[in-house]
Amino acid sequence: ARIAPGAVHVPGWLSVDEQRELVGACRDWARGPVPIRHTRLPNGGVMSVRTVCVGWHWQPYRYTRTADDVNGARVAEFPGWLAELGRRAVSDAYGGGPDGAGGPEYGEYSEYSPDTALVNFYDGDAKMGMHQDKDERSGAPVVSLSIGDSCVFRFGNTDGRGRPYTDVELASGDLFVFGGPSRFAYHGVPKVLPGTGDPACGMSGGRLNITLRETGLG
Ligand code: MD5
Ligand code: FE
Repeated sequence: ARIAPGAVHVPGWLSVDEQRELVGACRDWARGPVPIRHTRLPNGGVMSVRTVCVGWHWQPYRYTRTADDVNGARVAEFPGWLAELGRRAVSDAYGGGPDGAGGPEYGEYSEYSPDTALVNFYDGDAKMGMHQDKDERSGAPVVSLSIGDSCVFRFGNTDGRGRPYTDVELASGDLFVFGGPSRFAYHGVPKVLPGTGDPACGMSGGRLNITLRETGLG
């Protein structure tokens, strides 16, 4: 369903098998070369989600090749199959059906070439406050994949953290694509709904979110 121009939610997009494979890949990345960790913010705060990055390492508020804020290692290489999954996601969200945006209105999805993935793990208490994703030097869409427990996802506006916003429940297997005018909207995750995930998807608790992005960096 189209939540706003360029913001398309596709429930149940990933099969159970695809979800299990993605969880397996994320478990490998979580071990290293840069271990998953709670990101420290420059203001002294610590994020409640745990994050591991692929391709480029995000540290607030920039991308680097090496994780200078963790162990100095170079992050895992961004795999070709993940870029291919991203192209299929953008194509399915924007290309098809009465619920999609109805065409490549926000860039040719055949040219979508994400080069970084941020993998966020939410335990039962983790949240993400309202923010914009603006550290990328590209207006290409962000692809978001959710696995495990459902959450309340808050989709806001480009003017500020406050209302108006739309709350959407994201469940295991859901795809969300944010492009065009929605690319720089404020958004957050006010809560996870513990016990809602199906263990067959590979998560025994908590929520996993994988976002694919183009950094715009060479
Ligand atoms: C999550 N992650 O569920 C979300 C999914 C993050 C983050 O917010 O920064 O790691 S990505 C949601 C997103 C990305 C870009 C634009 C918009 C939403 N949006 O315009 O609403 O862990
Ligand atoms: Fe974000």
